Amino acid sequence: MNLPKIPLGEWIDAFVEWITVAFAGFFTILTNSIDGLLNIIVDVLSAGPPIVLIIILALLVTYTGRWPLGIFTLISLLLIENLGYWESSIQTLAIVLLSGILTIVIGIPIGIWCAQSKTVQKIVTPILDFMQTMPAFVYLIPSILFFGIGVVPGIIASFIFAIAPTIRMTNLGIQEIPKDLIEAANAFGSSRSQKLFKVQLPLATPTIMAGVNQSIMLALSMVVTASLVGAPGLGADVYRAVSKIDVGQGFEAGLSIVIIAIILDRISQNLQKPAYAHLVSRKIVYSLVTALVLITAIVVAIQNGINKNENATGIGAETDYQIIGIEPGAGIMSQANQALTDYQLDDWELVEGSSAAMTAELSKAYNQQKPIIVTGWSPHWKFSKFDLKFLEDPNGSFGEVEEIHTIVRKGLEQDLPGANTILDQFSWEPSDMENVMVNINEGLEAEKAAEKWIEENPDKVAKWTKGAPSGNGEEIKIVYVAWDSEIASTYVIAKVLQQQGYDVTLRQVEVGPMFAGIANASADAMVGAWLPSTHVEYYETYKDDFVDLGANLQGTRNGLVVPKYVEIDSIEDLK
Ligand code: PBE
Repeated sequence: MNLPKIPLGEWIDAFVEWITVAFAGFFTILTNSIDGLLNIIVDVLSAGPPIVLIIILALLVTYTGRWPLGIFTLISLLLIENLGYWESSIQTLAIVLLSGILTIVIGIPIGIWCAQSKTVQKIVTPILDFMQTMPAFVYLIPSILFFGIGVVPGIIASFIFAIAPTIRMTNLGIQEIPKDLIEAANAFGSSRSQKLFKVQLPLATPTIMAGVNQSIMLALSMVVTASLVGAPGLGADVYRAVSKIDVGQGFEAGLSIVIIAIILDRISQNLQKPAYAHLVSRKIVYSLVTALVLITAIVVAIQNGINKNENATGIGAETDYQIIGIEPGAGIMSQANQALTDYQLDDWELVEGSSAAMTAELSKAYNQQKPIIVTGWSPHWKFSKFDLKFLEDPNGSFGEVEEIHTIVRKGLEQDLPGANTILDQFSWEPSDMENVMVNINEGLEAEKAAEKWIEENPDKVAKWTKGAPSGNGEEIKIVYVAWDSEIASTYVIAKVLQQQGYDVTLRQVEVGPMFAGIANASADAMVGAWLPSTHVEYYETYKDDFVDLGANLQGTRNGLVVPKYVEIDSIEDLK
């Protein structure tokens, strides 16, 4: 049986591409509205000094969930503030609140509709099953294409992932209402809407709230995933910690997430039946909270209106003062942060995400000829695909021209002398690397692109393998980060080693783990250490525990990159 592969992936690609183009206007409106709403929530939450919000939240939790929980809230929020995660927590809280609001606004009506029509229920149920079981990561991919990187694709992906319980429980809650009550309502001649609002919804509220509570918890569980596409907050702190193997930071940020989860869970669980409802009525408390929120929102909006107006033109306004970055642990990200300091670009924000998200964003902006600033490095295929330029860097924040080193674990030379020799002699030119990268970008699988380059460059490969005894199926583990440049070099060297008789395993990891893995000998080699400056932090941390085999490529460059049609030339012009 040799059936051809069904091109499901290609169909989906084509479909998503069509949607991206056909609905571009709609997506822009949606992105701006969600972004706008989120900004309002963040502004309201951070209107006063932290202590004010902490006290309000503690009081609210006390009211809904009794005083011990209130005290817990007070202490744990003070702890978050003390550890320095307050701003991140506000971001996370805002993201979860907005996803929660969207879930309620969209999920409850759908749930009601399901309860009223068997047909709708039959269609919606399998869709919900699908949405809940599809790994949440998958939603991020089209979300980036539709909404760009940043917080919006994260919110949308969280929303899709989280909406199911609200719909299900609303449906269930309404259907569970005893028949005789409905019959009674009918007997009194109530209309459909009277029945819905006066009988069904009030009776179903506890069940519906249980669904909303679950949805909120699911949305919160998405924050780390969402940070992969640039959503800020505690999720990004966790991701950054993983990327740098910073155990302490990871724990602190993780703990903050737990605290927020407990608080949100308790509030949303008890909203319906507050613990102290007998002391102060629900109506009074909730009206008070609503009024407070509204007044703050109005005051903040007026203030923002006053502060704006000026300098609404220029590259900053056009790009929303955002520089599109990559994985938080990448060396170029520390350099970019350094640049923000060196050039005093206080208004600017470096968006964290991934290399893939960055190139997706660049392609999108380029196709629409919109201004964009990204963290960029060469060699990279983007320079052959687009007309780009590096911004001048008179302060040298991004270091000088660099080289890429091959680094192996201690003892590799004794254990696998042949492989060690090949890795040691591995060396090529930026143009070679770019050639492989371009092929991969044009759709060739990384492995095929590597094979192709090897076939076309037998002389170079012969120099690498010269004098190296062949392997005998010994295993060798190579680690790399999914930067386009490292994908190219890693696949090429892996293929060469394989052709020389080694059993090569490739592991894609984050930056920190790449260095740590070699240092603790859980991996054998890597070919992506950018030195002397990009990876200096990691190099210094681990240098006593690995062997540096020297450069495999010379002439790399890091910096801020813009399309040529953008009219600035230097990082200084961003001021
Ligand atoms: N890069 C590509 C990496 C090294 C290779 C420049 C994105 C970094 O900044 O860590």
